[in-house]
Amino acid sequence: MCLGKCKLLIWITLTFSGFVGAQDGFPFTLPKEKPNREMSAAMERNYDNYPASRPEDNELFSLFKYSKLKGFEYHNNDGTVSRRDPSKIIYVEGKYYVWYTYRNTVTPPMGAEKSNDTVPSSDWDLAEIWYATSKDGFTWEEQGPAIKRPAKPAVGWRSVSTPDILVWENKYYLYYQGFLEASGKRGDDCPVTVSYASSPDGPWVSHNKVVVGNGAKGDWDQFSIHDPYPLVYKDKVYLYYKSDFDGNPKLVRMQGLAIANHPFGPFEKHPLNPVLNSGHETTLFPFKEGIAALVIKDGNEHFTIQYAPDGVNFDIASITSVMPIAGGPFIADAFTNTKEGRGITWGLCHSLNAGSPGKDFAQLLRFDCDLSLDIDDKEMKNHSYYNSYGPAFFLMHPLSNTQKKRLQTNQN
Ligand code: AAL
Repeated sequence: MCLGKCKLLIWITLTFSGFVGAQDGFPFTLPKEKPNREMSAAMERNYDNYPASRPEDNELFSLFKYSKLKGFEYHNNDGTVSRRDPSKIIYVEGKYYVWYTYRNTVTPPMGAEKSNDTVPSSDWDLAEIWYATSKDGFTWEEQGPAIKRPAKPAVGWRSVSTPDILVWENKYYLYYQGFLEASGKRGDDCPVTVSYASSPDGPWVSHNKVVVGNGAKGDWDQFSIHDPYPLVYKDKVYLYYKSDFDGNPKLVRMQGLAIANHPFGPFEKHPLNPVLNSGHETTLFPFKEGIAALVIKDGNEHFTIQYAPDGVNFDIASITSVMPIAGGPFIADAFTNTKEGRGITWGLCHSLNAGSPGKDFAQLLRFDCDLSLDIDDKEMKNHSYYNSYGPAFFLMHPLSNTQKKRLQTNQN
């Protein structure tokens, strides 16, 4: 009798003291589904937080591959011409269309102090919005300006940049940043405006109003509304955007959402903004019943691909690397108000530091990936590029002199 009670007492103590009852070792073949066993927090997370137990089976995990584009020249890389921040890509009557920030200035960017009416402060100062078409997404034919800078004091008189496209009831809408002073005077400050056309080839008519305005004084988005990125979702225009804020010790970059019933607005900013706590330029796409996001280079959750089943509350779906900067994907269902988003496989992005120091400019590249329910490209599901990095890659990131001094002090 006592032995039975003793065993029960020991079992109760061990079980409720956190000690795991005896169980077989975790299985050699990784279970696809969550196994019915006591697991560590990491293993619970591996099954609860991600769409699949391993990257190879995760529809929202992908590596990214890059290709040079034909059809764009850059003044022998002297920094006076730059192309960057490409829009989403649309396909109209057998051609792909893309819009982007085009800068063609007498000098490379010289900073706010040295800037003037012809000398740009930044890579996107004194810019226009140009566009190009393509049959295959690799060779492009530059068509020229879509949106030029309007006369002062209209919104965008200093620079128009970072466009994105919306197709709504057979009309085309280009949203873009409209600078009212050189970027960098106070900060990278601007609101967002829009122009519209009946054809992707224009002519574009300016709405000549701010449609997504800066936030209230003291709000996170009081100074900058960047990277306007419209999708059609739940019968409305869901316009995602980025803002730069704080600034101590570095700018914080997060992303917000503004929603409207019509392309001209009024846009209501979501009360839960910011809706993404990391990232930089906005790149999102309809996926299943929700919205997925490429969350790149800034913040706690940088280099992740995230998913919001409601388009608002995002969670990490995968962690990846070498993500496209300012990705503008081709999204077949960007404007179809779909509830079954199929995902993306390619788009354009930009690469910074394309010129030598002091001759800085950005150039457009193509990226390919497998974030699509319609393909299964196993090469895109390798875990990372690390095996391809030789010593030269790692040695591109040396200790600074300050760090060397700290090490010498500590070691003496
Ligand atoms: C880009 C975008 C916005 C910023 C600048 C040009 O990467 O975030 O467009 O204003 O940098």
